[in-house]
Amino acid sequence: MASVTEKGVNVSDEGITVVLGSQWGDEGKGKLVDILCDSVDVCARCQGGNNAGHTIKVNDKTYDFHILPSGLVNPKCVNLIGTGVVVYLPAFFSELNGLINKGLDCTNRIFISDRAQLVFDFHQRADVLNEAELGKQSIGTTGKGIGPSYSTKATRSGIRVHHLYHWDEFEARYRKNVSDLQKRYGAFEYDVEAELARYKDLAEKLKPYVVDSVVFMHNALKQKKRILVEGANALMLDLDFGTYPFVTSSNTTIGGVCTGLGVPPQRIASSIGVTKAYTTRVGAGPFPTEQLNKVGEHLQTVGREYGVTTGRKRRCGWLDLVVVKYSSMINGYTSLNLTKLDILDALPEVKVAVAYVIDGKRYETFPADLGSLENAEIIYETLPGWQTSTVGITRWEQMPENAKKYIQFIEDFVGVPVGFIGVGPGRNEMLIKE
Ligand code: 2SA
Ligand code: GDP
Ligand code: MG
Repeated sequence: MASVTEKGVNVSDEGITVVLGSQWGDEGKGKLVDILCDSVDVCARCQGGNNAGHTIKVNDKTYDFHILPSGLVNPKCVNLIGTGVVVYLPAFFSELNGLINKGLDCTNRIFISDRAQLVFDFHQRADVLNEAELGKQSIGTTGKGIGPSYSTKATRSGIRVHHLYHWDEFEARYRKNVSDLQKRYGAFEYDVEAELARYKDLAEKLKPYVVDSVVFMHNALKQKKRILVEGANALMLDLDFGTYPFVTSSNTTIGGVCTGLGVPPQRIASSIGVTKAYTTRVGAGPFPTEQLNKVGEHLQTVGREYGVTTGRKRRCGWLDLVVVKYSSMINGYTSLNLTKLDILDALPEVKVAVAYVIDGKRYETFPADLGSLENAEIIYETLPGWQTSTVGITRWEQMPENAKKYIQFIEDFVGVPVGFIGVGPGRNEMLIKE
């Protein structure tokens, strides 16, 4: 379990600490991961791909992570891209070079599972063509080929990292994938020979980073290394428990940690749910507390809510505690990190959704059938705002009384303590509550 020391936060060596998004993503997971990585030996990604966008602000430098784990910012932390991740190799190298150019020494600090699936340009092509085909029903994907890549994994025609080192099999699988997709989407232009030549080079370049991640994680656990898992995307985008079909294609929930890294569940010691003090969503799909009004505009502008990967404007609304409670039922949070509290500072009142009424029945948990949400009445609790700045507050006693009440309301409703409170984007702008 992560505990607070005089120096900051201490991550336990008694098991794995997991950081997960509890809403629709972009809660500020990267920032918490960065803070915790100060006392972590290994930071691992278990799912998703370069659809993720985690921003970390350290003094005057900003780092945007997509495929690489955010633990790379901390020079002592070794990083792993696990088996459950889908990896677009050109992005892996360009992101790594970007970090090195910003002055980070990444030597011997980033490894990739030999069982991880690869994302290719043909997956990205299929992603875009599929979205176009869906028209008004499109998901609003990032276009990074995530869905098509997890699809080929599930149909057993995917290509994994180890295939790069058995060229005949790699080539046969590659050609078959392209021809299958061209049958499905029409004969789109694709230079297979040039791509194969490109991957021959990439395979050589990748060699020093490839590991058997099962052995890697097992040894790290045996040696009592402090291990942090950085979740990407978030619970409501989970393939099984999210707002299906408006979801991503991986398990973004706690189960994805075990399947994506090959670690036993009893080795997970704590699960921290990162929860934005309001709600945002990027892409299509239901969003019960969305505010298509001045409040939504305020949150979007003050919160600078733009996608880190695509630059899209994020949709904004009030905090939905039905979502956070549902998410806690699945992920078993041991604590919450409430983020971006400072974005609510100017508001005279703040609202939180506490139930939905559907066909006259009150629900405190999220329904499976999205159609049932269309006529749902959203029940809000209105709390007084604090209308004073919380930016940079580091002690609970300094927190405005109404902000304290807001936080306590969340703790009581979800039944999980708030351990960390984000009051600004910077590394130091985090109140650690004991
Ligand atoms: P995909 O590309 O197949 O995973 O898209 C499926 C849905 O998942 C959503 N999704 C995300 N939602 C929030 N943040 C994400 N990362 C970026 C960020 C997003 C961006 O940090 O800002 O830059 O637009 C992310 N990645 C996927 C996506 O919007 C679809 O609803
Ligand atoms: P992630 O995908 O969950 O890692 O979140 P993103 O990085 O996509 O989006 C969160 C954004 O909010 C980033 O720009 C962060 O720098 C910023 N941020 C994180 N925590 C806070 C906070 O407490 N206050 C403010 N103002 N910004 C924050
Ligand atoms: Mg993000």
